[in-house]
Amino acid sequence: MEDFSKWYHNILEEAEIIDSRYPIKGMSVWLPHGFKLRKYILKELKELFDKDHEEVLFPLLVPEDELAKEGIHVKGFEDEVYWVTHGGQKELNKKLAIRPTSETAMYPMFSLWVRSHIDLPMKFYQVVNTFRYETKHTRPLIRVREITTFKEAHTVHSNQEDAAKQVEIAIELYKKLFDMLAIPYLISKRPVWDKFPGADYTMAFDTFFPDGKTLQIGTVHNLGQTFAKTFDIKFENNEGNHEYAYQTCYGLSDRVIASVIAIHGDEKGLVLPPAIAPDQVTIIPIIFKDGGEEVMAKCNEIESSLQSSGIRVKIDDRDMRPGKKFYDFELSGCPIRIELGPRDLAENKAILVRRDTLEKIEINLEENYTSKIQEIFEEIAINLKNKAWKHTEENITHSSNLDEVKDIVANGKIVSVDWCGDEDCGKEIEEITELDILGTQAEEGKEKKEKELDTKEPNTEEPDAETRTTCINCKKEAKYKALIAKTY
Ligand code: P5A
Ligand code: ZN
Repeated sequence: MEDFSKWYHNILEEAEIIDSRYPIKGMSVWLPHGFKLRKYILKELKELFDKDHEEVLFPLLVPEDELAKEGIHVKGFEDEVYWVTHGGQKELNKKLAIRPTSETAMYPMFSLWVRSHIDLPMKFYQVVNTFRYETKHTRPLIRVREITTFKEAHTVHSNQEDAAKQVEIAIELYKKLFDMLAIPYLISKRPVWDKFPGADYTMAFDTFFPDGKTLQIGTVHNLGQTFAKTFDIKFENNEGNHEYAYQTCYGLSDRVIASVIAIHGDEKGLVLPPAIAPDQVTIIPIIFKDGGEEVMAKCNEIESSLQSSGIRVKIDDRDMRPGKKFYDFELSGCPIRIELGPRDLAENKAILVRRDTLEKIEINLEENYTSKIQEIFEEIAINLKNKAWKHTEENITHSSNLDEVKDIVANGKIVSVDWCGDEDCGKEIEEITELDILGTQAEEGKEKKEKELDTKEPNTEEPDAETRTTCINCKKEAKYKALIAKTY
């Protein structure tokens, strides 16, 4: 894609996703088509989460003293918080923070709710807007000051193992969601200097954008007992003793929607996975002078029969050339269009066009075309997923020479390197390359053990010690595979 940024801004406008002319920087208006896309993505997310999380809704405002309680957390957010200082003309005694995220809104309440180990685990989520006064360059849906679609989950556990397990469960949930959206992801453990403020550790999902940059599209944090200690979240254990609880939280944002748009779209417009497309099928009647009524009648019949199978379908019966309708169909990302003219009708067939490949398929209207369409939906979903993953995987390169890392990334790639894991060394790598270490891809020791096992295999070649186990920067022993990329 020539100029991704231009393409991206253009498509948001042309496909009527959002209007970013709202007169506050970093805040936009959801337009009807975009709002539907958002709605169907949320529907999938809620279905996933409702299985073992309870949906709640907390207030937008947080009292200053609650926000200030968790020192590291508040430090991480202090430059990004919007404040409510007045009620009408009157200055408030206690300033109110507009949530940048909801830990400090929720956890004082958790302290009231958590009593006994029998209450645990607790798993909540909410979908709300949050506000962050971002100082980096804002971009619609990617880096916004009002996150309109903040999906945050918060869990409380009675022991460390369960909290760690919950991190894995959350990762699996997010994988399912991203798989459904055909968005490829790289999962890594963020380096300590880049973890969520107040967390023990942060696991992150990054996706690869067409411009060669990566975008953090989701994070899962193990909070340990830090917040429980600050907000006094205690439970009575089996022995009748009081213990601080263990917590996790994880979140997604409008970036999920941005990724669907950016990763699948092409020069003609949006390309959407059928599950979340606002319109899944568009029927376009091809009407000449005569035979219009019969064609329309058949289009209506197809519409009702698809609708009765739960397919979202619309007839584009606007009084204009079919060419313009095809153009709009391609722009909108609708997965399938059906063209039906008098000649097709006479032969009891119709032409179906897939948005992802623009392939034309003849369908027999006497046969069960609904199930045929469902099959094509599946194929589209698989095709989008394979294409996107292929693109991502093709763009990850291993390197053992720090001097070349910058150039490789400048050519639009992600680099995987061996790294010792030391903070100083990591920061030096970031400085030298002017890039970010996304994170490490294996738990401490695990990767090493695997390597050791590898080398013990009788028939494998002796691995090159230099490239396999030496840190790319300091040449000490490498414990991790780290990913280096240009990030948003
Ligand atoms: C987890 C949920 C949290 O806020 N508290 C509750 C935790 N984590 S986070 O990493 O800070 O944010 C979660 C995800 O939100 C996205 N994100 C943003 N998206 C758009 N614009 C922003 N300004 C923005 N800031 C964060 C990221 O995808 C992040 O992973
Ligand atoms: Zn090192």
